[in-house]
Amino acid sequence: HPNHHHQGEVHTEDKQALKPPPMYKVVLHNDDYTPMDFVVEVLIKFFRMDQERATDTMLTIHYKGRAVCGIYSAEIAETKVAQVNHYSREHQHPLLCGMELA
Ligand code: TYC
Repeated sequence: HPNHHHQGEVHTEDKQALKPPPMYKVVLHNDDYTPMDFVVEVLIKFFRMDQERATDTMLTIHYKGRAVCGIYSAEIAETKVAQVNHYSREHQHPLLCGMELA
């Protein structure tokens, strides 16, 4: 049986089953129009940052163009991206959130 151990060996099918899921970086991108305070609010609301870390992260995006805001499984990352982009559009800001393989 594929799930039986033989002298300490773990069969490849077992390793497959135990392999960790792929993880995704969720990224915020800079733009010229979104207010700094709104970005800080988004980082607190959707990425569970405190005020100081959110401010540092917002400034990193502002000066360097982007920052990784969190690393999540595919399902959680997709949900963050959709929620942040929906919230930004709802408030009529062009703020862009994306995801990429970690
Ligand atoms: N560059 C924006 C401004 O000067 C601020 C900003 C920061 C926008 C981070 C987007 O992800 C962003 N108002």
